[in-house]
Amino acid sequence: MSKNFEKKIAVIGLGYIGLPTSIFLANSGYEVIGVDINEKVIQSCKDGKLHIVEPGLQEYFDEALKSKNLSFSLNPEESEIYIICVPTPFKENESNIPEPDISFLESAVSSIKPKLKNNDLIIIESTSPIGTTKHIEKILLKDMASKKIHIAYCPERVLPGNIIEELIHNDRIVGGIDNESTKLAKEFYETVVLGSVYGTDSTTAETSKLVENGFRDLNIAFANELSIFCDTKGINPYELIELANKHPRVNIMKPGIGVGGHCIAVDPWFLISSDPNKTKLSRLSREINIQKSNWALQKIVDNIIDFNKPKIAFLGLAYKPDINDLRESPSEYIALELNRKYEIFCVEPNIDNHHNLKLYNLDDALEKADIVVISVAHKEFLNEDIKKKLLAKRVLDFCGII
Ligand code: SAJ
Repeated sequence: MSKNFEKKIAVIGLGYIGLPTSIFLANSGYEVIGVDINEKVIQSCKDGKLHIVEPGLQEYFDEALKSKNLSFSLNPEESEIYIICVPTPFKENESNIPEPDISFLESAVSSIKPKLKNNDLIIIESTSPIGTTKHIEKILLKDMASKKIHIAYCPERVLPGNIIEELIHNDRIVGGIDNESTKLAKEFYETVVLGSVYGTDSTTAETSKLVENGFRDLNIAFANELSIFCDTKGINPYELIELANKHPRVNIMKPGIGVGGHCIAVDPWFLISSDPNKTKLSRLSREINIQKSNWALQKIVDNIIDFNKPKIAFLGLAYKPDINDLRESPSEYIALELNRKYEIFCVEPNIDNHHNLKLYNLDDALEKADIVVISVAHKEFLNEDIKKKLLAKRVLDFCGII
């Protein structure tokens, strides 16, 4: 695609969100520079190779590189719009409520500060604790009072596994530090997305992201608690949920081996740490979802007690089906725990190797194992041949696929 827009965009942070966003904006006609502090990431981007697995993204990337709208650098260059997509992890503390760590965000802002000109627009997309955009404003305005800089928060809302589609079609929420910032950020997103763009203040925009993922965590907690309850009563939870969901106003989510990923397993803590007394239900949901992984681990241990030297095939390490993302993955946690004591044959078709676990191909793992744990419903595990092979084994299915 040729260049449609005069403004140049710098995207800071080329991870699961920043890289697809850079590609999307370049394919929409903007001149984009993707910036990351990691030399390996910059080199692989320059070589046209993705360092994340996402369906359809490689072809979309090839298109962007062909357009010549997209370049990469270790350092930001002067631009008119800066979009910040760096991670905001959490840190443990004494109160047992993890707290958000915004140091990557602060250093990303420091790295663009020398490049800023009058009327530039900074957009923060990283999931952030409430009040972060105002905090960034203070840092920037400290010795830049002579320049007018616009700042807005616009949470990314894309689902890993369906990123391109959602970048194009999702509605967006933008909240500026003032009305002008909101207006400019809204106008910018309206040039590229097909969904609606809603303007608000920065605090409401920050909170919207946290409650979206909090809502999902809470609903998954209901399903996870229900699955444990069903186990004690001898009820099949998947059948129960399917039947209950026939009610026109009931939509129970799927129980699993726990909740992973960098969003739903993390964002509720941002909300909880900001006011523990007013977020008790969110905290309980987090605890139930964490507990579900420990329950699953115990269930596996109880099921191998009668083997002298049990051999366990463990299918899936990613945090959800058909991606290579292991962040906060409950499956990886359980596999690592089992690996301390037992012989375990891990199968993860979406990664080539793991720093701590030996990976096997599916046939070899099934051949060797006494017991098979289905931890993630990757598409490679869903065919009839595999199901037939599983008939001869003891199987613990935490995904409801057999
Ligand atoms: N899960 C269940 N049962 C379900 C659905 C999910 O146990 O019924 C588990 C998954 O296995 C996984 C975890 O929850 O371990 C999270 O998976 P997910 O697909 O629900 O969500 P994420 O973390 O990949 O992406 C979420 C999305 N948020 C919402 O749907 C509200 C996405 O739109 C956000 O952009 C993303 O978080 C983010 O970056 O915040």
